[in-house]
Amino acid sequence: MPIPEEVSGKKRLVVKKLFARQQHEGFGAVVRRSIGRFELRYFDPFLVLDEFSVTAPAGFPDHPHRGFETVTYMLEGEILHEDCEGHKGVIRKGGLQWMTAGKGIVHSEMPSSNATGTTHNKGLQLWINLSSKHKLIMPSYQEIESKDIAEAEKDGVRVRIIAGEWNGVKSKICTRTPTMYLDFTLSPDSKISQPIPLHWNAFVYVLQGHGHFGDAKSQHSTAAAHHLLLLGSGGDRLEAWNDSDSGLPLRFILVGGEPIGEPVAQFGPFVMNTQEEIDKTIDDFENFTNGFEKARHWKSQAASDLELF
Ligand code: FJE
Ligand code: FE
Repeated sequence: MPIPEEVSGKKRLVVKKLFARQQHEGFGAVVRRSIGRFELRYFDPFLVLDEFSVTAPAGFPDHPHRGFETVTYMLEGEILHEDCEGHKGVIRKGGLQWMTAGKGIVHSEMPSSNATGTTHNKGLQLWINLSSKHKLIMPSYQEIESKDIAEAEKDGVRVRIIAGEWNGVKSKICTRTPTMYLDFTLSPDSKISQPIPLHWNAFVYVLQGHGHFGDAKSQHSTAAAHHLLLLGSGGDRLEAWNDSDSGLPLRFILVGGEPIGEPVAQFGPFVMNTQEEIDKTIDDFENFTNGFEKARHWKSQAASDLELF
C-alpha cells in the first residue's frame, strides 16, 4: 500500500518522553516496556513496545495471541520460535519476524540452543493492532533474515527498512495496518528530515547514543537509550540529528502507523473490540475451538526440554 504524502509544512515535535524501566515478564525474562504500560496503555494502532533481554533458560514459553500482529526484530543473539501449527524457525541477529496472529496462534519464543546461558538475546517486540475486519484472519508469517532486510545509506545516515520505504527503497513486508518502521543509525554530525504521513501516529525509540529530535529551527528534545518519544500531530516530517559531543553513533527506530480508531478490549495476549469478543476468545482458547484446535495436544519442544507446564 502506498504511504500517503499530504504536507503541512510543519515539523513533528516531541510531546511526551518516557524512560522504559526494566520489568519482569514471561518466564524469567526482562523487558523494558514503553507502550502498553500503565502510563501509556495504547498509542493507536500500537499496543506494546518491549525492548527484551532473555538469557537461557528464561524466555516466553507457550502462550496464545489473537487479534493483532507481533513484530520481533533481533538486536543480539537468537530466538527460537515454535507454534502449534508446526511452524518453527530461528530469528537471528538483525532478522525480523512479522507475525499476524489473526484468529489465533499458540507459540513459544525462547533463546535458541545456540544461545548458551551467557548470551543475552535482545530485541524489540512491537504489537500492532488489527482493525475489526482483520482480527480473525488466518495467521501468517513474514520472515526476513538480516542480509535480506533492505538497507540504504546517505550522508552518514544508515537506514534499515523494516516496513515502508526510504528514499525510494522499499521493504517487502506487507502491512495489514499501514505502518512504517525504520531503523536509523546516524554518525556524528549527521541529520535526517524524515517524512511521516500527516495523520499517522508516530514515535521514536532510542537504542544507542544521544540524539536531538523535533524542529532544528525551533523546538527539540534530547534523548538517550531506552527512551520513547511520542511525536505530536500536525507535522509532516521529523528532524533528528546527532551532535558531535559524544563522537558515538546514534541509533533509534522511527515507527508510524495509521490509527484504527476503534474500541479496544484487551485481556493479556487477546485484543478485540468488545468484552463479549474477549469472553468468546477465552472460551475458544479453553475449549480449543475457532483457531485454537491444534493447541489441544501441543507443547513446544522448549517447554518439554525445560519440563514446564
Ligand atoms: C505475552 C507476557 C509476556 N514481550 N517480547 C504476557 F511476556 C508475553 C510475551 C512477550 C514477548 C515475547 C518476546 Cl519474544 C519479546 C515480549 C512480551 O510473550 F505475550 C503475554 N501475554
Ligand atoms: Fe508471543
